[in-house]
Amino acid sequence: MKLSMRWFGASDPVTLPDIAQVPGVDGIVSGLYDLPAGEVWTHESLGSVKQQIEDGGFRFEVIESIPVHEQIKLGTPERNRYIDNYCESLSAAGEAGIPVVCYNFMPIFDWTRTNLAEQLPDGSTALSYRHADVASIDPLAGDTDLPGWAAAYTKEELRELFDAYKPVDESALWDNLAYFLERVIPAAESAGVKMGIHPDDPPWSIFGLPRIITDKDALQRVINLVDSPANGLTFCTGSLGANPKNNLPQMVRQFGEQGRIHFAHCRNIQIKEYRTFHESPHPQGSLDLYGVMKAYFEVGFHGAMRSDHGRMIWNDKGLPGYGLYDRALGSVYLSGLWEGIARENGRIPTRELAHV
Ligand code: DNO
Repeated sequence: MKLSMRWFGASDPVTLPDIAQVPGVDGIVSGLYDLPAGEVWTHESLGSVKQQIEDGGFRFEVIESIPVHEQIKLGTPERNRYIDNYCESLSAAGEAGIPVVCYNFMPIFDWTRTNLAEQLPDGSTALSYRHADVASIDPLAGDTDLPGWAAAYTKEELRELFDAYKPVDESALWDNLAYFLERVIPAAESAGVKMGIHPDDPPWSIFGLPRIITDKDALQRVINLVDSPANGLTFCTGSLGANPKNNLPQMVRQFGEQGRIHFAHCRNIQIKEYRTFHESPHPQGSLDLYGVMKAYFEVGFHGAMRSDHGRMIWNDKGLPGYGLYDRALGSVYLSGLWEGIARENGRIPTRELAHV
């Protein structure tokens, strides 16, 4: 397991020297966050981020994410141009020596929360989701705030996208994912890059849009779409765990044994009621992170893992979910669990990567 943290580049209030003080973190997960979806990522632009990461003493472990253009998810004729661009970006990632690329296949919205700063009893704040509130938000109204997404599209763009998705049901979205993977996985193979699909967050339909990457059967179906080691998963406990029917340790075993988990997001959530949860400290919540880490250990997981989101504590600064302090606590909790499990199994973990 290679402990990593996400860094949003030079504009991130959390700096690489900050991350360097988090024990055990050797890897950085990053990307080109100023480019619109669909653009080609060049070796030069990736090389510059990579250089900053390496100058900070880290390895660039994972690109999170190269966004998939909506035309690809919609399955329109224009998708071919964007798929070609995607393949070029994968080849640039390979050329830059970045081994894993994360992506998602969620229509229009990526992760969705209804409150970006819910006050918890201990005085911290956390991202939270209440399905009843989603029903009262009309993303097309423009006057209602959709936390995290309000500024991502103009009202007109959103309306066009919602219209375009009308004929796209779950089955069409699966077809469009298959079409995409059949073309990009061979490109990933030749680039020496592994792809990891991120599950839908939350793992159910929102605003009437289809969401398909929601449970064990869906993840297995993705893997079966194109049988290649380059076609794998970003296993996100917080996303999948929002549905209590998802048995996370069992899923880690199933997909880890197939060698298809290429990247791990490990965070906790507190489920309050049906489809209502807030993000919680890593050691406290509804999810069995010990069981998850044990499963990772048992399947011999060697990929990058990050503590994923944290609460905002101690007047921290950062993008929503991405302050320094709680993610650092989470990282130390995860590496502590890992060390305990390794020692119980007669192994003293060595760091798999020294600072470069
Ligand atoms: C949220 C992240 C997601 C993730 C994408 C991957 O914090 O986990 O935005 O990066 O879904 O494509």
